[in-house]
Amino acid sequence: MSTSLRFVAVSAITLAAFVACGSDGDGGGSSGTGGSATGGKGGTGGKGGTGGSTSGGGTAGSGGGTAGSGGATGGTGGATGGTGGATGGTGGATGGTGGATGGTGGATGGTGGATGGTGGATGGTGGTGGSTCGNTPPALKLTNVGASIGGSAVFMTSPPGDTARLFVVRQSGVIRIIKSGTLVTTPFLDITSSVSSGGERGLLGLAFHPQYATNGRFFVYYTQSASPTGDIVIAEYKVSTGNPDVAATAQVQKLVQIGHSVNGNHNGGMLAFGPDGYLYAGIGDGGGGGDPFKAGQDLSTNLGKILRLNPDNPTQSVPGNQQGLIWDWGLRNPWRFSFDRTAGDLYIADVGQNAWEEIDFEPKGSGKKNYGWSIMEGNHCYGSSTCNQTGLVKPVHEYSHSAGCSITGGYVYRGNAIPCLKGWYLYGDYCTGTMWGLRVVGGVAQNNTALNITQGNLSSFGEDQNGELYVMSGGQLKRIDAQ
Ligand SMILES: [Ca+2]
Repeated sequence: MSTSLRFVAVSAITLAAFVACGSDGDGGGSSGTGGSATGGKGGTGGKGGTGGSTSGGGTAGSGGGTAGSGGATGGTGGATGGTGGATGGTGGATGGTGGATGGTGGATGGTGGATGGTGGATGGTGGTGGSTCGNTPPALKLTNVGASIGGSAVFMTSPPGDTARLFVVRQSGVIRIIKSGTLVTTPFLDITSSVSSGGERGLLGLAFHPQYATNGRFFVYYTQSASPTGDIVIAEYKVSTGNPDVAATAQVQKLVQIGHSVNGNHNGGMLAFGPDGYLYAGIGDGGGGGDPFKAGQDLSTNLGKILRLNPDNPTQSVPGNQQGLIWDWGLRNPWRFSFDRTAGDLYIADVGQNAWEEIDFEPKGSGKKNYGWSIMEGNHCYGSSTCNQTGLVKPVHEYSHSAGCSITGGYVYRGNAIPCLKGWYLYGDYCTGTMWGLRVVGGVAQNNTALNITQGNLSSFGEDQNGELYVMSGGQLKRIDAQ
């Protein structure tokens, strides 16, 4: 256990409900214009229904064609209203067919002549929506990918646009590549001599620069072996010039170092570029138990925070930050957070103390949020029956220690392989191995459901460049597939 990641703090002791139906078609066509010399105009066809879907259905068919004009001397008016949008758009998600059939448009244009014709009768009824994904995640399975990386896997990611390679982070300080399903023998990076590893310490995070394909820059998060041992370091490295599967060994720059030598736990560990192009980092509260340094609410320390950094100028505060490098505060140990690659929203899974594990939801770009620790643990006052909750942002979801003991945050699924999983945020518990899915709609978590798969010692989730998701346990990477 000494070399495995141990998240239990040692001190701690729809989308809206499935829209089933397309909307009704529009009402009847317009009335024909009267006129003695000119025949009436036929009605306008009805509008096709909107396709239903669990993921933003297809677009409705357009309204029907316009009826023909009447004859010059009072001939027959537009005889027939246009046909309503014949087919609704294709639904999203599983591609359930959207509005099956648009209604028939204005049935019949009026007869022209002296008094002009009457417009088309009634627009048709919209079609019924397709898709049957429903309000629970689909049945899933786990599939091993590549060979064991030979140590505790704690993270996986890939350079932007790189769909062939998965970079797996080993806690000891090594990054291995799985290329087209096969483990590459030579490590991409080995900085074990710089890393203090064991318990919750180690090489914990990795993020590739958005322009990695052209600049080769990437960033790692580790606890250092040098004195003061255990300090958190976020540093930049670069790919080698000769081999895209091997990094240069020299550290390019140290972006930030944060004192963390007193306690071995609550190091945070997540690194990710946000939709704004800045580098975000999740920092723990300094460890121990119960926030002994009172770091969560202290804006003079980077402990217990989400930081937002400009890697080109890492000591300068990024405009829009709360203060200095701080983006959000009031966090205990935000081991894993993620950005929804489609919506840009931030999901922070903050590991709890003795009772509550939580997920914090932050709409894209909003920042400057106080997530409550250590005034609160989840939705509950911490260490007191009452507390001043003014200005605190409560979690979008929490679960008690009857269901687990340490949350492992995941990702919103945006891949294509499992259509009915689209839009679900997946997460799990390190201790029980339970995994769940929920959907955040309008800032509210809905449909929280235990998945049919479990994974003990669930250290992390990972997301590839196609949006497919993975989990890690021990030295093994596993892909989440449809059952
Ligand atoms: Ca909180």
